[in-house]
Amino acid sequence: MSAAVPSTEPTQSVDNLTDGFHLLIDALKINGVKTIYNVPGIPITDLGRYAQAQGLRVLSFRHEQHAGYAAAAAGFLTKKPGICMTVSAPGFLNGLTALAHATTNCWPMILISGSSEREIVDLQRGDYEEMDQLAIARPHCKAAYRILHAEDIGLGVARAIRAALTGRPGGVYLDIPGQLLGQVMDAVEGQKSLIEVVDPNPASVPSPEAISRAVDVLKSAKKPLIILGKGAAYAQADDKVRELVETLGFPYLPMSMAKGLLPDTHPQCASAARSLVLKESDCVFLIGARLNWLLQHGQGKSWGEKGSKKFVQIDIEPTEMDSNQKISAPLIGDIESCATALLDAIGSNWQKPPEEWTGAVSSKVKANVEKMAPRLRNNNSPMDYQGSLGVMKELIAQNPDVVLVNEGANALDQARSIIDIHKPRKRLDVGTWGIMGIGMGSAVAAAVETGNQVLAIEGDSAFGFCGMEVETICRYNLPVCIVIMNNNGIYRGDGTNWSGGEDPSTTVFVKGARYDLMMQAFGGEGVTVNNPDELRQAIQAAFDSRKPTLINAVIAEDAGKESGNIGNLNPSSVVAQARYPQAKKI
Ligand code: OXT
Ligand code: ADP
Ligand code: MG
Repeated sequence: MSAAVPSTEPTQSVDNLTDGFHLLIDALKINGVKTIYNVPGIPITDLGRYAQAQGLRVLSFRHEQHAGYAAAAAGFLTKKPGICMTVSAPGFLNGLTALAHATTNCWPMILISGSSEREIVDLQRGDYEEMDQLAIARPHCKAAYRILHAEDIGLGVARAIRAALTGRPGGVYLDIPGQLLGQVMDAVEGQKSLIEVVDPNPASVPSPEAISRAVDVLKSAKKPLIILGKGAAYAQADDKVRELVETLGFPYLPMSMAKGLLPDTHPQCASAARSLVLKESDCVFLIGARLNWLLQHGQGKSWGEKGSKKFVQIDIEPTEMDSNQKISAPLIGDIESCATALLDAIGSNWQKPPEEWTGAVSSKVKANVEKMAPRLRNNNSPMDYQGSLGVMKELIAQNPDVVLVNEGANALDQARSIIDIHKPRKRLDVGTWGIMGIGMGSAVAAAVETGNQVLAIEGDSAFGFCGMEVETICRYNLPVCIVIMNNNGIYRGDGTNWSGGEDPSTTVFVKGARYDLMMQAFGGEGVTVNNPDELRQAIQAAFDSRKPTLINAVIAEDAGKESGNIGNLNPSSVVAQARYPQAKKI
């Protein structure tokens, strides 16, 4: 059955032949792949070189996790699988966290890893970087495939692309035993074996019954609320989503990465009245958002009285329904098809919700925005989160195409609520898992995939997970401006060692660290700023020059809260509280 011929014929002309390297590159290219996020090494070093020679953009990182986070972010931004390429065992494992992250976030990504030959791995004979990678990958992604023969490369790549994209998107693992790349076969046969995937994102249209059920529930609501999730941002049905939200006239809450789908300054945006709308609403319409921990599973104090709400949900994944609360009107389908069908069913006589409800929400928004405004204008030194982020709010409003990357605890939660996003898919952050370390990979992907300026707002701890990638940013001369919110630690910099011993507290770092010098080491711009005015000037200079820049922003050690806005998730016990009374004061 094998069309492969040995590659060792010394006198054979190669004109009519191809090999595993070229077939893999060609299979990716005919499916529209333009960029590979990569860390070279045995057995994929030459694959990267040849891919670059064949016109693909191959960006090499310093660690596979960040190449993987870049691929995951690329999947979210482009609605096409982001490709990450790694070496075997350790490189593969480094990339696997990112693959699991992509899957958890419902983003398409393909992790291609070189591996040892089956004959060696299966008998556990102790190969160089030996590991049964396929078995290890399988539980952490949507699908996992291995290609053994050159003539199957087209099939393997097509399966991976379709699995990553169709239905709920996710991560796919593609196992490439090293010898596969060197297999040689007839070039014409090889070309014929490639598959260009047709319609990997097929429309998924909800039934008319499901639509009329949803319209009935939405119509009967007195205090309706829409929650837009990052699935709605991913879907790239921006105009339809906006039309639906505006036609219905409901207040809406954007989840973190759905911010900007409609501008955060939109009159229906209820972000600044979050507690009120979650508690008081009687009908919640979820569009590409899951009722997971980020929404307290749709229950508890913040959701008001038990049983006080009905839920309507659009999701491409049927099993998402009823995963946390009863969904009275499930709409299974893609967001564009569901929104189109709903708009058709609603027609032009839609009765918007009572003014009593929308007016109450608007008043709360107005009051909270006004309350926050003066805090955002302080010029304190050292800075607090409000003064520093207030400056960045203004700069993003003036430059709405800038892609904001954001991670940390206080640096994340404060930035999310303070900085308005004005356009779709202009915010990338820690996602469903709340992972630290996505920052530099996401920043590289955002710059490469969009060509836009990137502003990465990073907690000093968060940055520590991925900081070496500043060299990558400098090497490719990317328009990335990194602001380190430097409060000398995780959550706060003023923790003490409760034993009274000499080691610092578990949550504090070297005081007064100069992260800006790291950037200078690789030829980028690096500067320390101590007040919001200096911060504004430094960011503006970075936007003007589009040079890789790192701004070390000195934040007061005591400005943050334990775990930012999610301190309630830390476990506690009466024993621990009795033994460590200091714990209560944090
Ligand atoms: O309505 P109310 O009154 O409730 O008010 C709300 C809004 O109405 C209001 N608001 C506004 N007011 C006025 N104007 C405007 N425009 C406005 N907008 C909103 O503000 C409040 C809050 O609104 P929000 O944000 O919408 O609501 P809330 O309640 O926060 O939303 C709930 C959530 C759950 C949806 C939201 O909080 C959320 O999305 N949270 C995500 C949290 C998250 O994922 N955190 C990251 C993980 S934390 C922790 O695990 C960390 N680690 C451990 C670790 C991790 N994560 N990963 C790995 C690989 N290893 C270890 C570590 C190490 S964080 C961390 C490092 C931290 O240190 P850093 O130095 O990096 O950072 P610093 O803290 O800065 O030092
Ligand atoms: P957030 O964290 O912003 O609340 P989630 O990641 O929890 O968002 O939810 C995103 C949801 O969107 C997932 O359940 C996913 O299945 C769904 N989804 C992704 N793409 C589409 C699409 N094109 N149409 C409909 N639903 C989608
Ligand atoms: Mg910090």
